[in-house]
Amino acid sequence: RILIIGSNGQIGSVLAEFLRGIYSESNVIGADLSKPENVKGPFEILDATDRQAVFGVFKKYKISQVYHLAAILSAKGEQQPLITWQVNMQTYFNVLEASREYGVKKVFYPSSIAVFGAGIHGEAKQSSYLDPGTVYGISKVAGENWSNYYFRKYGIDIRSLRYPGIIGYQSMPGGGTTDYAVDIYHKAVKGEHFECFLKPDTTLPMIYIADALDASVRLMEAPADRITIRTGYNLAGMSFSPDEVIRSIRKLIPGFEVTYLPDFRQEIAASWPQTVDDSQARKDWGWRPSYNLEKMTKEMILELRKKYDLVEN
Ligand code: VAH
Repeated sequence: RILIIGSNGQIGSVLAEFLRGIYSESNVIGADLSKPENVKGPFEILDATDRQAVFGVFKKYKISQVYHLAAILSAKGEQQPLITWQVNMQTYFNVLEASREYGVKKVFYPSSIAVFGAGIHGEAKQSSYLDPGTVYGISKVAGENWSNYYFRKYGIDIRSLRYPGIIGYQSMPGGGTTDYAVDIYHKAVKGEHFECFLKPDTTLPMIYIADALDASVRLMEAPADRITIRTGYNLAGMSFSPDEVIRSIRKLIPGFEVTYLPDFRQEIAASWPQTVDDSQARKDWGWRPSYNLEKMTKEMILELRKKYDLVEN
């Protein structure tokens, strides 16, 4: 059975649905601080910073895989540095220790392009120097190293992806720096004006939710002997700037209005690489993205029009 810690989150909520489709509802257990109304399948109300509570959930179910998707993201994390460190690390330690105690076979740890810092200009390599500028990024570098440690010391098969900014229509993001790229589609579809908190030429690595889900399951299903990276695999879908995504939206929604009001998140974004070299993931377990900006924009607008019930019948 698969446990998803943080199953209410931007990724967790969509991943839970995706995994239920593959492994059936009864085999996927959601866990988060509150129970959503329409949840399908088993769900546990869980504060993952509480070690005993985490152990209790692992004891209750026969868990074979855990996806640890609980964390405070980059922008929100900068408002409360030490709480962010505490939450991001304590939750993961609880998952690692419970996995060790209850013989969990595989653990998925989401890392991020936030592990890279201002020292990289242009493309981040798999082996690029990590000098994260945010507490979130520091916690992700630490989490990658703890993953590698528990793999080597206890043999737990932990696998990790350095996610770029994830864009999807199914869930609202919370507290990320790349989240402008989700909000922009909602505003465009609703015919509203968009205020962008990044400068127009701030290029960031991004990935469409369908590709992120495909990469996650493909990594977790790969034979263990194919995995050569036990910190975090670089993963790339596409890279674009606010100006580029706005141009792609305007092809379908011509009158879309935007003003740029860069705030503190500009500094975070500027410290991240513009592109990511994911050739190791391609080589080891056959990663290939299937969405580019144009294809993503078409799908985002189509799906959000359905969501807001704006489709011309
Ligand atoms: C954030 N969406 O902005 C997350 C992610 C790569 C960015 O870590 O913090």
